[in-house]
Amino acid sequence: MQKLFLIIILIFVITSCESPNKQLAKLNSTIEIDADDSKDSIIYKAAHIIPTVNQYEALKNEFIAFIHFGPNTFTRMEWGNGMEDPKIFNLKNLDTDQWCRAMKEAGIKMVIFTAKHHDGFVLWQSRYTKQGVMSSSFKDGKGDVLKELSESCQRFDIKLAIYLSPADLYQIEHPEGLYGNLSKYTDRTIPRQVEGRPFANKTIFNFKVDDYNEYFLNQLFELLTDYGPVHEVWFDGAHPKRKGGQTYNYKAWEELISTLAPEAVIFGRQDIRWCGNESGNTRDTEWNVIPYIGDPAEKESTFDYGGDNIGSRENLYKSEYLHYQQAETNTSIREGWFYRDEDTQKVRSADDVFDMYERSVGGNSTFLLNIPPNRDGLLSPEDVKVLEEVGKRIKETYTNNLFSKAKGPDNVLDNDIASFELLESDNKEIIIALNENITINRLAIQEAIATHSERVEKHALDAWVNDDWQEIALATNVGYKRILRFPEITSNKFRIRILESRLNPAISNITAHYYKTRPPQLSISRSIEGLLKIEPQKHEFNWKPHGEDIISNINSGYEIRFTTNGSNPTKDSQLFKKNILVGSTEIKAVAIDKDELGSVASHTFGILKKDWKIMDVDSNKGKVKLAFDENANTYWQSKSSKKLHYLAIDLGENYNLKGFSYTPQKEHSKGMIEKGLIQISTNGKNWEDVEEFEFGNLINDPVKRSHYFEKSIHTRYVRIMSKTIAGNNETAAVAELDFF
Ligand code: FUL
Repeated sequence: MQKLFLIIILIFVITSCESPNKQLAKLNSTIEIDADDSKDSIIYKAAHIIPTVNQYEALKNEFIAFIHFGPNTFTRMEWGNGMEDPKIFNLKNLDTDQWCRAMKEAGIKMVIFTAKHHDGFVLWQSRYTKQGVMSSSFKDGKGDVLKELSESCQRFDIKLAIYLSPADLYQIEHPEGLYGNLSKYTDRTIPRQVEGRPFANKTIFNFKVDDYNEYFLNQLFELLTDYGPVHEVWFDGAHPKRKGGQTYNYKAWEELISTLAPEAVIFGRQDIRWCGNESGNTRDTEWNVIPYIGDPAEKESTFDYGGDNIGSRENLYKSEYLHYQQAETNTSIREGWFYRDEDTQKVRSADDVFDMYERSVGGNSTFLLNIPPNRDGLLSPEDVKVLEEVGKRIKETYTNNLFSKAKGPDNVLDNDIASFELLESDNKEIIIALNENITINRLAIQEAIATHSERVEKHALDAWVNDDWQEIALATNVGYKRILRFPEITSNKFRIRILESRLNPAISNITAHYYKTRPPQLSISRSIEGLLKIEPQKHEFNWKPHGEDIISNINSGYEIRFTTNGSNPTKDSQLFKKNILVGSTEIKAVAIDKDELGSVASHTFGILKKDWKIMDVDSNKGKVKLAFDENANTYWQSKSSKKLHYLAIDLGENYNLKGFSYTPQKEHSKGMIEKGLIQISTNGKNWEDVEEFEFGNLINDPVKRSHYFEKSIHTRYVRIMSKTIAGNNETAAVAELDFF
């Protein structure tokens, strides 16, 4: 009797602390908030939102690829206009095995292919349009890019996914186009049979839709039945143009997709959400349990993506539905979604891509990286190199779990995400111990989201150092996966503390890793006062940069050593610190990371420019200081004129000058001083010729050039005069002048 009483009490205690409204919520991917829900019961419900089976499988892909390919690859446009002649798609070669090989090297698990972008051109042999590969010269109109890709995907064991743009400029612009043609909604059978092109899949759908929706459904039918299993269907929300109030019959699209591709998740509807930017930026706190106003299954448009912490408690309290919808962090490896060229279209560095990988996969989202093939039907060598390097780093770092011999809760150390440790309310910590010290700088934690939702709101990692716990990392939520990054720490005991959570969190996996940091490449510069600056070189990437400090995100612990006497720096050379002043000298510097030396960077500085004054200039006087501001990214440019262009400078005192250097601007090809003359003066009025100079190939190679005088010249006033401008231009430009 007493025992029974105890059991009843126990059940009461468990249910009352687990369930604030004493009603056990069922696990679900969507739960409605009721009018009488309290804040606690809303959080209780949030802690029971789980991904669907398909969503969970999609999360496990972690790193996926986008392929943007089509007429834009040939026109070098980001958006087509729908009026392209299909012959523009002048593809002579195609090697989709090469695409898949490079993706495989990078550890990419799925590829999303732009079967049709906004221009309406189709890259498969569709039965329902002629605006596509069938009207191009590619394999005499018989080529099918999607077919080749799907076969390569099978060979390389990469999942296939489809991007099918709802926006369709061809169908908008063409006189017989179906988009927005105001056709009636009538009963239509999908697929519409086309003579001589039967489908192997005999499924038939009946929908009440208009012409464009029928066209779209027919195409979805082809894509989902003729090319093997499809794992994601990507609906872009972008619309360069709309017409005739065209709407989309998503319900029909979804029914068709879930029937024909039962494993597929849908992007742009309730399964997967956009992260809110195209630059590779990630939120510090990315919840996938998010608040909705209106039923997510009924909503035509998806979530309002803005804001920092979408799934915060405060936002959940204001919602009508709670819904599991994971974020995809999508960006391009190149400047732009489509391939343009090798010279001007920059490619992201391996450092950048690896950093984005860790922030997105390790930040509860999926990393979707676009790699656009070139006009030879290949991924360009530079892109392939980055993919290989990133894959190597991911493998080296994350396949080696330094907790593999550790002791602690088996369920979190067994590398099986199905098993988990449910943490008790009064003991939300996990201790992991080893027989020997290990050195780590990464820790990955996963929650058992498939059974217990995402519950951790704040957590910390401690290491046992000098007989005490030392906190080494602090972060917010976990969800599918959180990768903690921190400076190297050596210890044989670690502790994960859950500081805040929604009910009791279930931790499924904890692994420890070591990322071998690389000494970064350096760049050397100086302020106008002469303050030396040596820092990791910033990779040029001008398209939607995400603003993260990549080098310090993935590296820590390197030091910089330098010399001023022309010798190569070693680990015994002078240590670079702030506040070092330098005059006319050559600096050679190297980054050193645990005895490993990076490549040597060097820079020769001229005399200090802080006392320089402009005496005379042929035009555009207001900008002339930009020619000697120690910043090669800013420049002076003369007005365009047939007359000679010149700059006369008072150096502030007399110098013995051995030569000078000219740094051209790099923004465009105008104003490169190919030939010129150096003059000096004793009074700043009468000028005497000293020497002529000549610099070749400046347009193709606009880098700093130096000219050494036959013998040193002693002067305070110097004038540089242009005689010939490269490319017969009539304007002269100077990014930086140095005298040494
Ligand atoms: C955007 C599109 O407009 C771009 O062209 C690209 O396809 C990107 C992935 O989505 O919304």
